[in-house]
Amino acid sequence: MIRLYDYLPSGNGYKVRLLLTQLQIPFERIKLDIIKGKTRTPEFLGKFPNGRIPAVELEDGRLLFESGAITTYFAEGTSFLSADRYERAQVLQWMFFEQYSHEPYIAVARFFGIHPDHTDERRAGLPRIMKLGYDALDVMEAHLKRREWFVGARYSIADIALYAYTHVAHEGGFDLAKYPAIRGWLSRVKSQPRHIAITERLAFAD
Ligand SMILES: N[C@@H](CCC(=O)N[C@@H](CS)C(=O)NCC(=O)O)C(=O)O
Repeated sequence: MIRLYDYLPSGNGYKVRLLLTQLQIPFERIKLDIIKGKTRTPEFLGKFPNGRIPAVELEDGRLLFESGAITTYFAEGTSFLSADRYERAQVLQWMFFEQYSHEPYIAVARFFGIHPDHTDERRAGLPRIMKLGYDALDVMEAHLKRREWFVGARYSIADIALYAYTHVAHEGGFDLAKYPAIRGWLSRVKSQPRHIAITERLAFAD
């Protein structure tokens, strides 16, 4: 069976467990407490040199890390990733946007919110992080004003990538009140078949 190395509060891990659940692909979930450094053991680093979850071990033993690479792998040939060349590039465009312009701010602010014991030095960077997080939300709002999904006419791994941390952005102190298009899209994502919550226990694992 596919093994997913994961940590329940992680939005990056959630992207993979949400997609696998919606695709009805069974998997074993191996929970690693990142706060206790469980992704930095010699054993884990020997397999995944980046020392981060999510990471997967396929049934034949091949390994993959980075949420975007993993979701692209499993989405191939399904409705979650278009076969059209331009639409595929657009899906990647939004996934790269999420990794460079969204996750480093919205997920990091949430991490500080969940773990308030962070250092003063890190806290000092928070105003900049909040500003850049709101910039990312502005980009999303402008895009979603005119469409239901990030790419084309259907729910894809671009939506999963951006949903993961946007739907919990309030845990980092972001206020979505002035983002009606984002809020409408969040509820469309949530109502997709076989949707699971970020903290939900999984049928296939646990
Ligand atoms: N770009 C990576 C980010 C992965 C990442 O930052 N993982 C965090 C949890 S969200 C982690 O495992 N941190 C543990 C550590 O750095 O030791 C992805 O999208 O998968």
